[in-house]
Amino acid sequence: MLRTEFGALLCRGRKKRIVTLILILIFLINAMFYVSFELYNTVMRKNKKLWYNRLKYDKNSYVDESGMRVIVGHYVGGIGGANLSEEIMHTNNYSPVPGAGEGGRPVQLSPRELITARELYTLHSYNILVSDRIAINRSLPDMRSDSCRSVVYDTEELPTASVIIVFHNEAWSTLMRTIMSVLMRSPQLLLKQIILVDDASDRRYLSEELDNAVANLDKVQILRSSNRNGLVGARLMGARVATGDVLVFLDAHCEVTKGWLEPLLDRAGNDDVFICPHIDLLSEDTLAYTKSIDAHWGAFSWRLHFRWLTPSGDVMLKKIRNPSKPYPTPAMAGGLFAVRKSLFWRLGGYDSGMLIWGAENLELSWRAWQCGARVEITPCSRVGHIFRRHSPYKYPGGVSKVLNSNLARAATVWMDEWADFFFKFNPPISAIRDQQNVYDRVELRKNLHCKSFEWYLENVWPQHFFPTTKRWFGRIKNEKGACLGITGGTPGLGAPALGLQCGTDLDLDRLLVYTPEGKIMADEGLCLQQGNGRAVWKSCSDNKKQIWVQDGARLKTISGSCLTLLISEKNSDGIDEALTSKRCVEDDSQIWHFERVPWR
Ligand code: LR7
Ligand code: MN
Repeated sequence: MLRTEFGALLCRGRKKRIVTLILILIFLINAMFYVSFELYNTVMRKNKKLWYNRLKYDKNSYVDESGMRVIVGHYVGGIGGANLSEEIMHTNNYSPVPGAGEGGRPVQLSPRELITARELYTLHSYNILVSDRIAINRSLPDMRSDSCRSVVYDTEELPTASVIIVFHNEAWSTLMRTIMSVLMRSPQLLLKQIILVDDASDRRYLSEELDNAVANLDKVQILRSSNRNGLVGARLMGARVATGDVLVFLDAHCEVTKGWLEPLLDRAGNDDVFICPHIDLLSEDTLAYTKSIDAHWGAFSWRLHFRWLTPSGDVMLKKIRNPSKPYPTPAMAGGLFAVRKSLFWRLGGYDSGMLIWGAENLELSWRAWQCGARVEITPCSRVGHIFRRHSPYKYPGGVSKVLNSNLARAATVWMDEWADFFFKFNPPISAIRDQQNVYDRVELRKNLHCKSFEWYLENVWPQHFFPTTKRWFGRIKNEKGACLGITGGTPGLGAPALGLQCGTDLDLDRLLVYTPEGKIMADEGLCLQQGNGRAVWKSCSDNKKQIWVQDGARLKTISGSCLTLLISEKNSDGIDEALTSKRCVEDDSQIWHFERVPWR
């Protein structure tokens, strides 16, 4: 039956047959196009890394998985990118969605919104779409530990606070949320004022619109600078008009939590101390409030980059015994701290020669410690801060010029012989050393009878990894040719140690400190440690596996095995080959030469 019908169709004349053939052809061509288009799309999707994967916390971020050691990436200036229209740049798009971000919860966007959010990232280096969706008075949980909650403060006895928030082109919603969180969570009696300092912002929404918003708020005032002073100049401007007993500085993208102010004022009122809150994380993507690890304090690398590190064993022990007590830190992050106004000025305020951003936190920390005050962190005051990967704003004169001259100033005034170490290995900064007029700051140091940098290292940060007169400094080179060292950038924790090209005398990544107790220390506070079958770079600690005793030309572990470069047949110099400790034998792969390099 079917057969006869088909036969009939075929026989219905030539014209019809041609039309049918053409139709089939068109269908086939279409189908082919469709299939290849889908195929192309699938391949492209696979190849294209989703942009927001980049934004997840990676090894440069604040909390690392091991909870042991934390690195905050150093700024290298704005990311540039998308050209945003004037209208987008200058408009405040705050429109809260009920419930969004309440309780510090993350705000998730649809894939389509994420694309818009990415384009807007260049504005602030955080997710402005999310920020604009969260109410400026959102709720946050009480982030304090039980032991902190049980501390009782006599509010009547505490000094009053002037909160100083400086900003340059900050987002309206983020800035307002900072202000609102302070107003909502500070005891009336203790909050004297909030001083906003606008560091020459040019975004339109930060002028009249901000004035109007602030006019409705009790205790909040705005100072405007017509010149871009940088954060030091702006903070000084705020500090000059402050009327409270204690100055409390905050960045313009923070949110304070319940009970944040009392522990700061309590400590600042009672001692010569710059007291910092425990800084938690506000996600740059979702603005989720996340607790950051407890065990950290601030310090810095050989290149003077600020770093969060694990505190010394005795500080950790005291922390465990008394979890609500403030503990010392060699350096502060810089943005969030409280200090008695009188002490702030007695110790010289800030170095007003420091431009835009950077190094003022180290300068202030060294000055505090060396001149008889202290720097501490109180675990009971918890403040969230948006950590950004890039600086969103312009650095007039160029990023490196600004950063380098700030670093040069800080090092010249406070670091003594270690300034020579810093300059020796950073030629571009050394080149501008003499251009810094730091006469006033050196005078200040003299007048305040401040202690030496050596005293600071020995007493405030005895676990430091800088060279000293008692420590050997130089290159450790295997008989086969490869050198010990760390690999460029921010070295990963627990990265296997490898034999490396030896580099020049100026190559900090191949230079090591060898301590009298046998630790081999690299920049970033990394120590060579015997791991499971491999030697690795780990954060320096009391671990006995970090001890390498020199025995002639050998480096021996506590258990007596020898540091060995594992050389394969074809790779005779050992470059890129792994290291481990093995039974000592007669072999060049266990012979190490110590090539001293003067460190200053
Ligand atoms: O020219 C400028 N004018 C300003 O008013 C440049 C910046 N600013 C403002 C800016 O709007 C912000 O409110 O100054 C504040 C700090 O600038 P950020 O947020 O770009 O700095 P940061 O948080 O990336 O960097 C940390 O180190 C800086 C070194 O100069 C400052 O000390 C910051 O205050 C400091 N922030 C913190 O300590 C928060 C914790 C993060 C860490 C680590
Ligand atoms: Mn900041």
